[in-house]
Amino acid sequence: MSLDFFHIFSFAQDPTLPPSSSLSSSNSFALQTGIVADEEKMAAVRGEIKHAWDMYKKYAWGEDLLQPIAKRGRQWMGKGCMIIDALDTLYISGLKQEYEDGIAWVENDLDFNKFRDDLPLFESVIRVLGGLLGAYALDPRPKVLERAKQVGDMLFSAIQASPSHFPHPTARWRHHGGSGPQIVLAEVGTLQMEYVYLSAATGDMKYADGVLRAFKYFYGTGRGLFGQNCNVQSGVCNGKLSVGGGSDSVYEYFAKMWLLSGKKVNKFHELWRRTVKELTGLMAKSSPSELIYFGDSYNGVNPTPTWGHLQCFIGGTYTLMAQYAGDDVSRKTEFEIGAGLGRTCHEMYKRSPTGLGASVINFSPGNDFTISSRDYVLRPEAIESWFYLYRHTKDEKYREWAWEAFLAIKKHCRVDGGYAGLRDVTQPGSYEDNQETFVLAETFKYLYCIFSTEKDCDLSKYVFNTEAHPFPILDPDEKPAYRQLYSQMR
Ligand code: DMJ
Repeated sequence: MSLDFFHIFSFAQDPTLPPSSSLSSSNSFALQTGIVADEEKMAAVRGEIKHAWDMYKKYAWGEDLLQPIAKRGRQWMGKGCMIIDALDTLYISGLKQEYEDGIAWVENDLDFNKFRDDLPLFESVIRVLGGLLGAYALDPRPKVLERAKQVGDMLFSAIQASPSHFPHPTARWRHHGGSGPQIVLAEVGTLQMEYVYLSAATGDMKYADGVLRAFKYFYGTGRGLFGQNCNVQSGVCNGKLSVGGGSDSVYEYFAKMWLLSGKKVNKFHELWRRTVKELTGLMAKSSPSELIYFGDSYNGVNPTPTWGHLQCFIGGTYTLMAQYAGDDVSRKTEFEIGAGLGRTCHEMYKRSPTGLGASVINFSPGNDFTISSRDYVLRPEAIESWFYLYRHTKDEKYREWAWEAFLAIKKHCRVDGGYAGLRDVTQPGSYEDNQETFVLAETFKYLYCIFSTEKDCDLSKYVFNTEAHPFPILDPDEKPAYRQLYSQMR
């Protein structure tokens, strides 16, 4: 760590944190090396990636989504979201021709004028901007970066048009503006990795400056959990505290922005440390199986007895970050929370008749949990958390859990026309006629990566955004040009 860097940006080291130089990656919760690939399972997952892709290509090429039962495309944002979101998965899994077909479409046919004017900021940033940047990170083709910049500029209008440090939830890009007076917390805090990387790749710092204003505000509050409903005019958030949908990925980005900065911008780490501290008030344990979870709360204590599939990502974030906690005891405790949450999510799958985890469960004393929302729309979060747990432990049980989930997904969600979610995990055949783009971007990517070696999905070089797109670590000590990226966090 060069003192020079802290000096330039006045990043005072938080006295409650270990000095960056002592952040050991050699403790027992660090990333493991020497992982052996399970080629057979990688090939099996690759085969299903190919099926989902081939059916999209056959029935919906150039459309945003695939309806695998009706065997037709469906529009959402504009054109080709499936292609863009899938590119880096095709690349990582070695589907070369499919990847080249996707790249050719992006280079020659992607036309953002066909996108609607009212673009949802969060979804477009994580999937479209994130998808293009993830592909560019692995295979730097100038035209792909050009496309990323194009859509980045369109969406940035929702940030620039805002009267506060929070963006509008909707980009009205044809009007160079944004709309919507209220925005949820996750939408405010899940743009930072994408736009900071766009700044690094283009050299234009306006993107990083624009998105880090929100993080600077969060940092300045001194808190670590924030209400889910944020007001664009006043720049203040109120409402429930949660790690579920609507809030979730802001906390993921506190942690991952620190990793993206090469662990150099300690204000990001401090945000995550505060989150961890305040989350203890939301933590609860089931009986009889002692499954841990975080409920929702309005006052930071007395959490609701609820948990959902979306929340399962946070076990992965705890696992990634545990090794950097201040002392041995907290490292162990935080790792155990990550592992405990991974186990809770596994039980959601294990106790379901189809082997697929329902979207929401309710805990009740003496009975662990019952299902309260029955759908499984091919979400990735449980597999994502097992991927991080495996990479940090090499404990084969996480690969086994992922394999069981893969078999259940294949058995119950594979249809002739691609992959369909289930409306009810207790009812085989209750198909939801939609192949979401995150099936290819995330669910199959994490399945592939858990069976691969650390070289294929390299967590020492990349940080995955919330849609599983890999961005290279942008360490300001390694490249002086990166120093400007984080200037808003001064
Ligand atoms: C994905 O688009 C992202 O993971 C997002 O953060 C949450 N929802 C979906 C997957 O479930």
